[in-house]
Amino acid sequence: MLKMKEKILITSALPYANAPLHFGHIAGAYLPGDCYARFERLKKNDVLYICGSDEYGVAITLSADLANRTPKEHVDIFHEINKNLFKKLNFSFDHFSRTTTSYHQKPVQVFFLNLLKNGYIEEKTTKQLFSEKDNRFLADRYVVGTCPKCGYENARGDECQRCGSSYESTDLINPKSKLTGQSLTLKDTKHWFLLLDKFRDRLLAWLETKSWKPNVVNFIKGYIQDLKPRAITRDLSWGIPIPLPNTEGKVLYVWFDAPIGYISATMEWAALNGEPEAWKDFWFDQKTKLVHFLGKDNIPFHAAIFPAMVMGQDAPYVLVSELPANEFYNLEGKKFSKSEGWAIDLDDFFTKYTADQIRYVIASNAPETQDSEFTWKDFQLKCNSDLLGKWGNLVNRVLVFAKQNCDRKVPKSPILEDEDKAFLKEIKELSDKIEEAYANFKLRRASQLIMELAQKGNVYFDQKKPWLALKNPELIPKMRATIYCSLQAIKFLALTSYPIIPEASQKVWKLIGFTTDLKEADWDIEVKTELPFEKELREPEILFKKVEEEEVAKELENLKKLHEKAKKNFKNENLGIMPFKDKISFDDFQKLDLRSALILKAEKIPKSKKLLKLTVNLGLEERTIVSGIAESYTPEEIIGKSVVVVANLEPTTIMGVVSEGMLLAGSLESGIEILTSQKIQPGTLIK
Ligand code: B3M
Ligand code: ZN
Repeated sequence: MLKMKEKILITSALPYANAPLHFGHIAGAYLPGDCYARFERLKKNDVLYICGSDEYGVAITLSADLANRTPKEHVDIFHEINKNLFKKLNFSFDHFSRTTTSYHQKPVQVFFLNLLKNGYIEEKTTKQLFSEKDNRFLADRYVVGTCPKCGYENARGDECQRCGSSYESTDLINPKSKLTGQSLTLKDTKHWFLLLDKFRDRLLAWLETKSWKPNVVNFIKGYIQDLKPRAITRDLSWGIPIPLPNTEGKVLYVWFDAPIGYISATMEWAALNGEPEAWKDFWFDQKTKLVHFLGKDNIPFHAAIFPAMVMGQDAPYVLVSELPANEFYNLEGKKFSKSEGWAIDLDDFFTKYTADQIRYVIASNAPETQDSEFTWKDFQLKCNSDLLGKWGNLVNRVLVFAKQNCDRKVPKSPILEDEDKAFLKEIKELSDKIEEAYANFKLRRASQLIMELAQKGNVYFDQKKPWLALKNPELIPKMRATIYCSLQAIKFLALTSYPIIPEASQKVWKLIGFTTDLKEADWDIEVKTELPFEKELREPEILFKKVEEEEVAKELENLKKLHEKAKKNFKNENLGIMPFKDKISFDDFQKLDLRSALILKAEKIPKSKKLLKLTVNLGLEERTIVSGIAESYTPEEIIGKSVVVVANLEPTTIMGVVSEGMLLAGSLESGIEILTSQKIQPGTLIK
């Protein structure tokens, strides 16, 4: 029976154009998408793989502000950088667009107007944080303040980076502008809300038809139960304008426009191909299989909010069919973080290593069911023992042998023994399993099976000992059968590996005599046909380089250095650094009485976890000071330390003890560190 061609529209989450992507992102939403697209193209399905830069929203304007650029300048830079990285990684997008293209605004506005007309959008006046000084409303990320849940003082406007709770920026205690440190006030402003609760039943019924990963389905069901109206506009000047009169200074929320970016990118692709209506062949055909690749943090928008937006349209857009969501991918045990220097210099990386190497290493350890990580040791191991030791080794030894002993040709009319036939059957079975793994988004499994295939080839070659024929001509027919079957295995290897390591696979495809590109091959045909007799092979060539011990040691060393350097130049606004306070005069400063003080006694205050009662020598007198450092210092270790004290603070009573001053200290991730001095005598004025 002839299989019907499927129409498959594949997307990878649109990366924000505000920072360079790293391998953590690549492992989540991107490499799995590219491998899947390459696989489905080999299966001769009608594939369209779409991606692009996400360029609006507060995440963009804020980082542009901090970098002293206009938002447009900012996104232009990172759009190029990220596009370039995808190129280096050999990505096969059919189109990589951006949300600032001229194709984007109209469909976004049409989406909004349809939802409004159909009763799914409501206008409401709410109170938002306003900066009198800048005469503007500040959206969440522009605000810092005290977390309403845990009291952390430098909490972000949308979620607390200490306790993880999320909230509206208006819930923050003592909200301040992140840019100027000014206090903010509440002011009325008009916004538009998407009435997501109206879609609850439809979404739940639709979800019943999906067989996604159980953790995704369970999570999203709970999420849908809780759906409430959600603001889809912001007081901001960078974004898609609201298509209604009197809305100056307001734009659509970035998560409203971004998923429509998949559609507008398809429109642009169609127009650039000279068939402006061709986008509808994918988006309006209910048989299209729409597959969104994404990181797990993007699930709600792809599995609930965007589908709801689609349900509220008048046009017949398809809903997502498959949602391969991945967990996080770290670097050497910690999150990738450019600002913390926990990163890999990608320019440097690609001068030393290939796209295939990193593609294979990520694929074989993809964060499909749990978080996973890149480590240099693992990189070395996978490159050397898998790519070089199994995959490259099989190709190389067989081709070298064929060159020397079979006229560099596929042996003609070999007589196959039972074990040869069994081997051919086994590699065919393995390739079927690989196919199933790809079709089900299981890259780890596919990688593992590919290496099994390579290893099977190596073991077969070893067991058949074709070299014995060099001394014993009687064994020549047997040798020719071995080489024939080994070449079949190499063909299967190239074909099935192509989605993950396209470059090496393509090379091998040519080495075994094909003149057409592997990407044109038809998986179903190729797994059924054997290499033609006497097909001419090409000169074997080196496919993978060994990753040396010293190289890996050096990479780890570089990582450490980068991290140390970043710690020194640390100025990341996202990690709880408060904006500067208002300027004061020198006279104001002079009013502070800062003194060096020697700690004479220290004891815990009963019933308090945090407080220590200290007796300090201030030169002129001894005083009692209560200090909240008990979680970071024991009484024993603090006695005898010379510290800095604010000596002219009004006394205050804490837990029944009168405290006559304050120790200077700063917060760390893990607690508190007090400022100490080495030589300054107790009582000395600090200025
Ligand atoms: N840019 C979020 C992210 O990069 C967002 C994805 C949009 S997909 C429509 O995590
Ligand atoms: Zn908190």
